Amino acid sequence: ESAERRAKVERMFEMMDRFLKNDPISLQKDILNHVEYTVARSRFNFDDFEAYQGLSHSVRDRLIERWHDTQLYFKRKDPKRIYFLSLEYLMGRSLSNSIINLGIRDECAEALSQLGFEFEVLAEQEGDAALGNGGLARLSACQIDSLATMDYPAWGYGLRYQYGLFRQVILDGYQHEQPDYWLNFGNPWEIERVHVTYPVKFYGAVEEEDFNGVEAVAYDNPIPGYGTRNTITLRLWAAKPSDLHDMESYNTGDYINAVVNRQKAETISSVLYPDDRSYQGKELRLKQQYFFVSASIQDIIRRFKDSHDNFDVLPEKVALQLNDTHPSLAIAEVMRILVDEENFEWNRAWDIVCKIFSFTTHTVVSEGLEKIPIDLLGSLLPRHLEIIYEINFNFVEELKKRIGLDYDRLSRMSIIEEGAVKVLLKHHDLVNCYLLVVMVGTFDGDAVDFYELWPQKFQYKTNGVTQRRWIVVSNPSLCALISKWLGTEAWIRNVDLLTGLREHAADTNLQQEWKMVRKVNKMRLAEYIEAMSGVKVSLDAMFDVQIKRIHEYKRQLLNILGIIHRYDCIKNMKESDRRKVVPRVCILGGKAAPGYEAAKKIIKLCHAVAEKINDDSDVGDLLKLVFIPDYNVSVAELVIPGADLSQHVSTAGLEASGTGSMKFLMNGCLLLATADGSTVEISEEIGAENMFLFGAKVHEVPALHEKEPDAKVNLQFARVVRMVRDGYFGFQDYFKSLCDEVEDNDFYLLGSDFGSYLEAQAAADKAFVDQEKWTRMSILSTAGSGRFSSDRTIEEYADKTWGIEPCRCPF
Ligand code: PLP
Ligand code: GFP
Repeated sequence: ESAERRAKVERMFEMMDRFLKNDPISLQKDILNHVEYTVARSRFNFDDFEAYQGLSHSVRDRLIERWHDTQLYFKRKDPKRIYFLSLEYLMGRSLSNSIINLGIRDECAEALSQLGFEFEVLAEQEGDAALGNGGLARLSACQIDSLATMDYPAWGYGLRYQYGLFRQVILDGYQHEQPDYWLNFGNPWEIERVHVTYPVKFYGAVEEEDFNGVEAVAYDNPIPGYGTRNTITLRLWAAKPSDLHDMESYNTGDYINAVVNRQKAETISSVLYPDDRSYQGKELRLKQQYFFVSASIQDIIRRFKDSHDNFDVLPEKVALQLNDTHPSLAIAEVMRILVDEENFEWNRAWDIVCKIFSFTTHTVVSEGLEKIPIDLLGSLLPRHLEIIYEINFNFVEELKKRIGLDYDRLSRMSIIEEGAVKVLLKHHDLVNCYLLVVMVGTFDGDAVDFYELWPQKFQYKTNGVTQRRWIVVSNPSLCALISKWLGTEAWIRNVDLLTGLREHAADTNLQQEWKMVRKVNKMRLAEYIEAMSGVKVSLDAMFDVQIKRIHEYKRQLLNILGIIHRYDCIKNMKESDRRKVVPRVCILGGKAAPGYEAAKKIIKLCHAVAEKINDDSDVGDLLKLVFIPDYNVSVAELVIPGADLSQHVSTAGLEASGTGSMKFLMNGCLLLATADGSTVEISEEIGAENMFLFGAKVHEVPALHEKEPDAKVNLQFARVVRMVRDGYFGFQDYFKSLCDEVEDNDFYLLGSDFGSYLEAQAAADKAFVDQEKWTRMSILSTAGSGRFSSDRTIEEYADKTWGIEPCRCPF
């Protein structure tokens, strides 16, 4: 770096004057300017949505300033960078999060109120960016927030799907899917980089007219840190036809077809695959993966080459994190570039690849592991297939030296699986075979083989969530209360300070204020429930929530059967006994993958049961059941602060981690849970006595699977299943398969856990009656949630996995 250039940059950093001002008057001027000139509405006549647009553009301007400075600073310092590759991000809304991280929440609110608008109302105008399915995708979003806040030189890469996760609409209790065209009204949070484009080539040497000429165009989303000026980049790629595309057709005069063909290129990034756990054989899915990988790797290598001409230093400057196996073609892609384009000898290239990549595995459910048919890979990416064969050949040779000719194990561990019908590439073995592997939960069968041979390559990391979005943004009154009692806001960056609440947990003043905050949040949730479903709920009832993707292993069915049991008990009680019942509002929400029949039936059952219960005057306020449709990040932000109890009741051994649990915990909601994934660690942190734990432990599960169905029967369970089977809630034929599954096979062990589930529910009722005890437990939950911040997770990654240091923009 020349002294002259350095001096120039320094001078630039001193020009602090150019920053936009953040006082309410300056903000107002900017908002009105954007309304008039960007949104093109008269500043004398604009509505809430247009005010939201004006405000968002004003906030975006402030983000851009910081973002430019951060990028320039990173360029100048040239630290080792972390590139986070994920096919999914569940970002939710950006406005509130941005102004909190920028530290201009109050100024914006005041500016708006002087203009006659209310900040909360405008924030509601924004739609969710739902470019992901569930936990894995929301984790990426939390980690990006922490990477920015902790000043790490990080880039997130992803795909800019035109259609995000489908919208869930409920008609007559059945789920229907509708497209989510989230970009309909524009997206102020992204910056289109028309000049940052890369060609992506499919089909090797073979000429194919449809997709051969695709270009990836970058859309940058600035991600601000909290309490720092650092603002990092989430770069999402969109597919566009390249200018050279199909010149032949133009030249031969087939103009209309040539234009139509061009449009096909855009389909690559048009839609997010809903999580149906069976991507196998889907050509478009493979195209998306490669499109994403190719563009990201070209961009990363271009940036590296801007300041380095020797690839041997790549591992000192670049770390690449694969979020699950979805982007694992990146390994073959980097090999291809090093060997074919940079003329590296194979072993030297492979050595570099092994040093720069690491990957995180998020699932223990084996159908979740992706496999690609070899013929598909061979036709779409022939050179990559050759490279993968070579990687596998070398790997199997090395394996033979370690374990001899144990063919069973060799074939289990081989990257290429030869089945009776198909030959498949096993994504997970491609990444397992050499890279550093991060597990967020227990090991699956496949990884164990690898772990036994290379334990040093495996790391364990507890997931985490960001307290900025999940307390500061979504629960502002709790945020203020915590800061008041801790005497500082420092916990927002240093969440371990929350332990300071422990010493006040028994203080009656804190307890009173804590209860008041919780009540106000419950009120907000109750209003939402009433507006959405017409059901009026009592604020004195315990709000019992289970919101997450609908899946048999997450056992929403256990919850619904438990509700049926509660209903049945109330119905059969004497009037005098009913007075002792603790009133409950049971709240469920979540999407079922469109092709997942059992999950869709569970949603319908929930509605059928709700209809019966909510209309029953014998029951009244003692029990209500509501299903909140279209669960997404914004719904979670509303529901979590209003929950008294939340359920995380997966069959032990099947939830790798779980992060919803952490968000409820931070918000002082008590957990009713099996000992599975994150709930085990949560109980270590806050003490099992502050939760309601139940059910079989992981080590007990195999023996339970061995038992005959009859030997597992719990009488209460048999009774509630019979009620469903006999048509007590209608739709007898439709629910038959659900009943058959839990009675004949019961793979997810609902029957054997039912008894202890009911006991845990009874313990929760008992604790709720003693509000002082409940509030203390609630305070202790928040106080013990520090370990579950994504700041902690990211620090561990930086230190133990990526070897990177913070790089803080100096003003
Ligand atoms: N989906 C959304 C919208 C979320 O906010 C979260 C986490 O809070 C999840 C899914 C994951 O939830 P869980 O870990 O409970 O499955
Ligand atoms: C997956 C796992 C969860 C885990 C998250 C994040 O979530 O147990 O908490 O990844 O690591 F199943 P889904 O994407 O499957 O919801």
